[in-house]
Amino acid sequence: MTFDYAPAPESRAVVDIAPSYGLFIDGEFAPASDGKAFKTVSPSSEEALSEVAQASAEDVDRAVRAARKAFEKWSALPGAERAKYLFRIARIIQERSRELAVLESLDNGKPIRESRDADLPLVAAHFFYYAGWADKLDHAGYGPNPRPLGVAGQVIPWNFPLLMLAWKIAPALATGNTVVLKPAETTPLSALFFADICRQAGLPKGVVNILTGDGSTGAALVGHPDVDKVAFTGSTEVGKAIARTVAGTDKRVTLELGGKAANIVFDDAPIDQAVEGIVNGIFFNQGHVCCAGSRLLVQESVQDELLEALKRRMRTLRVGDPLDKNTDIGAINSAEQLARITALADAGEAEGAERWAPDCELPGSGYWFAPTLFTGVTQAHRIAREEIFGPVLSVLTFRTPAEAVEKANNTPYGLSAGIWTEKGSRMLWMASKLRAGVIWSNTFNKFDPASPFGGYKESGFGREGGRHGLEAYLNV
Ligand code: TXE
Repeated sequence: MTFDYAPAPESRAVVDIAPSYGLFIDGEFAPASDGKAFKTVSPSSEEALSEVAQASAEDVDRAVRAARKAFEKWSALPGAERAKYLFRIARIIQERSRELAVLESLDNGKPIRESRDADLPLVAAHFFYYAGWADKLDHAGYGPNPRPLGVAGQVIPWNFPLLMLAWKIAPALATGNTVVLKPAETTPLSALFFADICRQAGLPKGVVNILTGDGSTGAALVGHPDVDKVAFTGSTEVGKAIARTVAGTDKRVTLELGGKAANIVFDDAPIDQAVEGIVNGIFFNQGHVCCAGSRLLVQESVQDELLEALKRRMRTLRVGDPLDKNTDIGAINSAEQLARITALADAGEAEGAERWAPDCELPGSGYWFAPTLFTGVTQAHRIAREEIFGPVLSVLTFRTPAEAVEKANNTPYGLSAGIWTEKGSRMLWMASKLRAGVIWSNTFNKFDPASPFGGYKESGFGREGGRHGLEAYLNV
């Protein structure tokens, strides 16, 4: 289907991307020690946006030493002083939010409407929220004088580059730790712009260090003997490797890994509202969301009505240019991720599930995947068990609440779930039975810096956000 609408492109000119970037160590940008660099590509056009340094083990060591040196003074500052820097960073993020939103959409592929209206406001909100805690740590419920851990080594993924950075850096700095952060190799630019914001805010040198690089840089960082705390968001596979690395050391660790969330719709749910929640749950950010509602569990009696309404809604979704303000689904972040999604969707078909996608025209260059629905899915299918991390929804059915709980929990993951019902007692009963760190009721993908977020089972451990997020960075 082609749409008859006028594109409303956001101006690319609001962001000035340099042809190359160095590593941000001790307040200065510098090339990698061995001169290595790699290109970051826009997934919607396959155009190279810039060249960034590939940090070596020697660079990791230099950054950790800078963070260690900065820790002495930073941790000794009164909380109210640290708060001033965090408030300043939050305000600069707000002032530069248009530029950062365009940058994020270019480097990641997400629609500008999402980077502008979801990512950036939440990024600023996290800095404001944790700035507010910096001078109140004695009142956080940990007893008097909780102490920071030291140097935090933080490794983040590509799905919410700046938001994951905020989740990691804001609580670390508020509690008096210093940071070495490695962004994902496909989305390094917003972290480098954040480095510039740290300079603009006058943050003391070495408090935040940004190392671009691939998994080898991440491995060197989490394995560095002078890193006190490791915080990781990414794949379960790498999370397990990191857990093995830190086992037997005195490092503290939090892991936020994959998910296979169930969005559970009962026959009394308001159907239109549920459809919006399902669409938001799986197609927001191209489904590159650890808590995506990638399994729809629908009560058998409303299956036909719900699926018809869902298909009608899916036909209206616009896939295309991330900088177009009308776009609902942007580009898949990388050729590798597109290949993973394609392989799992093909497996769904090969294993006998029924595949449906609206008739939509995908752009010629770049990485794209149409919003896709699988019906007739059973627990045995790979698409019911494995994280697809793309715009692909697997539909299963149930008859009773007990069956819904059994199916929802039948996964190695346990990050989130959604319950759609008008019955409060049923909602509370379901919430008490579901093994998931976050449960939404009659909504999905709602985030707030004051809410703790994190998983059960193979979705990881530790909590980020809220008062609980402070604990990961404190000795109490
Ligand atoms: O993740 P990786 P990938 C899931 C999702 C996706 C799959 C693979 O299912 O399809 O993982 O994605 C760094 N030591 N999630 O390959 O490799 C890496 O450089 C230390 C869910 O991109 O885990 C990047 O910065 N660090 C997830 C970060 O880890 C290492 C978000 C994540 O990359 C490393 C992303 C190592 N040995 C993917 N190897 C979520 N929970 O939201 C790689 N890295």
